[in-house]
Order: sequence, then C-alpha cells, then structure tokens
Amino acid sequence: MKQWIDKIKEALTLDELERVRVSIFGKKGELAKAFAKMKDVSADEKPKIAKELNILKQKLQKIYEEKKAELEELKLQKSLKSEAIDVSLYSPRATDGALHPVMHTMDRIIEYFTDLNFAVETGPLVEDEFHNFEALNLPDYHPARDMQDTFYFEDKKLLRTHTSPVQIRTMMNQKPPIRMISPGAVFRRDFDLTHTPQFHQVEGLMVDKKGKVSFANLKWILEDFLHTMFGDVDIRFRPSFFPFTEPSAEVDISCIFCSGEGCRICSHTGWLEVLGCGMVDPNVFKAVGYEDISGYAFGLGVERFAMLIHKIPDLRSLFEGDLRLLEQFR
Ligand code: 2NL
Repeated sequence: MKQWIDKIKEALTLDELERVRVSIFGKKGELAKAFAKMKDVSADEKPKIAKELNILKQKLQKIYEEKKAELEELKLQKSLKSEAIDVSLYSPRATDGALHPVMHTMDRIIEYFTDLNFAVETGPLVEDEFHNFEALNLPDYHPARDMQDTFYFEDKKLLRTHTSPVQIRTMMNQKPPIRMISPGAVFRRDFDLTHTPQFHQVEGLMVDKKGKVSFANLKWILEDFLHTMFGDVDIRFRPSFFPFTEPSAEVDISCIFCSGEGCRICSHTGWLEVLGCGMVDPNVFKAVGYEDISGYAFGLGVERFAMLIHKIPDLRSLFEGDLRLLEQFR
C-alpha cells in the first residue's frame, strides 16, 4: 500500500504516471487483484475488508489526481517557457508601418468632428431590416432593398448597406440633444471599376428640440468641413432626394484637378460630388419614437475622399496592397 503511494508520487512525467495508473487501477492491476482475493475471505470478514479496500482505493485515487494535476501544471509551465517570444529582440528587418490611406482619411474626418464635440458611435456590421431599411423610411417595396444591392443571410439578416443603422440605434437608446458621427465599413453587391463590395462611410447626425437645428447650421458645418479637408475650393449645394431626409441636397466642390475648368475626372462639369445631406425625414423620427424634434444628417464615402485628397485615379489601387503605393503614405 505504501509502495503504491510511493510509485504514484515518484512519477516524473505524465507518461510514467499513466503506466503507474494502469498497474494500480487497471483491469489486471493491483487493486483488481486485491478485490479478486476477497473470494478467499470468510463471509463475516468480507464487509470489513471490502470497506477497507474501498477506502484505500479512494485514497489512492485522490493521490493520483493530485499528482496528475501537478504534472500537467509542470508540463504547461515548461511549454510556456519554451514557447515564449522575446518581443524585445532586435530585428534588423523591422520597418515602421503606416496607416492605409483610407484609414488615414477616416481619422482626419473623425478628428474634424470630434474637435466640434461630436460623439463617435459604432454598431454591428450584421444588421436587420428594421435598423438598415424600415426605420430609414425605406419600405419593403423600395428598390434600394433589392437583392442586387444587399448581401442577405438565410435568416433575413443582412450586411449593413450604410452606417445609418448606428444613428437609428443611438436615437433609440439616447434622448436628444444628440451630436454624433458613425464611421465604419459598409457592404453592397456591386463590383466594377468604381465600386467595391466593401467600402467605408462616415455619417453624421445632429438632433435637438424642434427649431433648434436648421439647414443653415448644416450648410455652415459642411462648408467648414470641406474647406478643412480640401482647402480653398468652391462649394455648391444641389437639391436632391434621399428617402431618409427632406429636404435633401448633394454637395459638390469645384474640381481639384482642373480648378473648375473642366477635365475628364469631373466629366467636364468643373464639379466633384462629395457628400449627401438633408434634414432628417419626419418618418425617421416616428420610427425611433421622437416627437417635436428636428435635425440634420449627412453621409460620405471615405474611399472617394481618400482618392480625391491624394489624387489616386483608380479605386482598385487602394486594395491591391502594392508597396509602391503604400510606401508613399509613410
Ligand atoms: C450619401 C448620402 C446620407 C444620411 C446619409 C441619415 C441617417 C439617418 C437619418 C437621416 Cl438615421 N439621414 N443619413 C442622410 C443624407 C445623406 O448619405 O451619399 N452617402 C455616401
């Protein structure tokens, strides 16, 4: 008995311990032999010896489990030690990385608005039809919900097609006044020279008691923002339509390639479209349960901003990972 305990305690590895376990607890092991001998014991002694054997078995099992835990811990510590990576080791090939131009542009846009105390909100990439469409005054017969534009999952969930659902969630969770932007990835089933299935947007929203937020406020902030991003450009607001704003406008800057003279990039118009905006449609406020509230909203594509700011002519070069392009942004 003492000798079995010693055998367990002296095991140095898990393999060794396993051999000891078989020799003691196995089908042909010491305990099995001891129990087998019970048949030679007189009937009145049997219960007492059986009880002792069972106590012994439990005691051995406890010692075995303790030893096993100890050896497993030892093995873990050993592998942690041998697999540890010394991150302070010198590497002659290490070079500085840099932000991708799209992310750098996104950071500049975010910085403009956070400087004006806009909060940065984010939300899920996988959305439902309510937050992505219905609450934005896009009823289910609306063409923007078409399978051609939206990536759907089998359970009617979808990849968000804009970051507006983040504003919907924020309005449903907070009371006005709200002043926020929602930067992030969005997805559409569109892949050609000027479209990629994933791209990035920054949308903005400001809401307060009815009468406090005007189209003039929207016009001022977007003009200041565009001058910050593009420098000394002319800016014009063109009447437009979005289901989630009324009235709506698209915003153009004078072409930064030809200074408004007309060139291939501005299709000889002298203008480049860079933003969509408007006053939040009353149906959107109804959907989030707001009453006597007014506000403005806007949205822009970050890839387009990055291409214009850095004069990158081809959208695809943003995603090829070509070092000759990326190294220019260090
Ligand atoms: C564009 C146009 C826009 C909005 C986005 C918005 C969000 C809510 C309510 C009302 Cl929750 N509007 N977002 C408004 C106008 C334009 O984006 O051309 N984006 C690339």
